[in-house]
Amino acid sequence: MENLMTAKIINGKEIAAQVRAELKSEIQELKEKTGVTPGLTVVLVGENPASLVYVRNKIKACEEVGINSVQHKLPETTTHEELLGLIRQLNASKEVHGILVQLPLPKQINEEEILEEISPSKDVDGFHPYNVGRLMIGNPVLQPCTPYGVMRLLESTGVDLSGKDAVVVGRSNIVGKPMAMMLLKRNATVTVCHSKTKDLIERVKKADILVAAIGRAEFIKGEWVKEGAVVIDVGMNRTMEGKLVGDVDFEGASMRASFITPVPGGVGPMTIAMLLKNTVVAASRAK
Ligand code: NAP
Ligand code: L37
Repeated sequence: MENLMTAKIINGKEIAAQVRAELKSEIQELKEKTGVTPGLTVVLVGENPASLVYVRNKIKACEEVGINSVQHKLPETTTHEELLGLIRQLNASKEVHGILVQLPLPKQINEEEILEEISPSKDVDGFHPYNVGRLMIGNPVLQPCTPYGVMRLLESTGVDLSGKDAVVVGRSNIVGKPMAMMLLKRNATVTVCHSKTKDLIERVKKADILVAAIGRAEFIKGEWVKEGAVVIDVGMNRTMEGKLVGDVDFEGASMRASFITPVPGGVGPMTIAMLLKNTVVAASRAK
């Protein structure tokens, strides 16, 4: 008889609220001591429906904690030069401590070049090669929000990562790769899987810590999850019925994992909370 366990649910919504509460008092203190109010500018190009929701949530969260937020909504037809011009203007503004360009960008815009133009000290997404490099050498300043939030969720479980087998499925620059670096820094033994991985199921089955960042609804089956594993589901997929589901079969995985994140209410709210944190870090370091 298999010993089926029921996973504890990692409540991202609640932990994100805790992070925001901590930030709120940090921001008050910063204002009192230095007169500086952290400022975040979010740039949205076009009308990607998911991006519209996320950006709205980000602006709302800024208000709640006392960050000044400005939104630039540019048309789908914005040229590369126009967007570069806006970034240069924001780089030069003393009120702007954080600049976030919401991805994806329309195809006429060279994403890599745009991300490189953002001043590394204002790069609250942590996507500039400078900040990517800092993370790589293990001395990060501004860290990508989603994996940074995942680390906070892992901390909340009390599970010691040192020596554990961590498997990250997905190798994007915004989630999978930085996730691997952060887990490595915590002394996990990290495997990064992707669409060319030969023996994905065998590798997933060995994971003490499993992070799924694939973008395919319920791709990871419950039977692949090791007994007692910690499962973090970064995926955000909308089903044909309009339901939001992760990359992991939540029901099945819950019967084997020790801890698991739900979708929604897991990683998503943490992504936003860590953006606020990065903005406060950037504002505190601003000269
Ligand atoms: P992405 O850039 O599309 O990357 C997906 C990764 O998954 C790629 O590395 C890809 O491999 C891999 N992959 C695709 N199919 C696979 C398969 N059959 N087997 C193994 N690996 C496979 O996506 P992303 O930006 O990292 O996002 C991943 C998911 O997380 C999406 O659902 C996204 O919406 C969600 N997300 C959530 C948050 C949040 O805050 N909750 C934030 C960001 C993203 P290749 O490299 O070989 O193509
Ligand atoms: N920092 N994040 C940053 N920069 C970008 O350029 N694209 C992108 C990015 N991704 C992003 O914003 N992701 C994201 C994903 C989910 C949420 C927020 C941000 C989120 O709030 N998720 C909620 C549900 C939202 C919904 O109902 O659709 C959740 O509970 O998971």
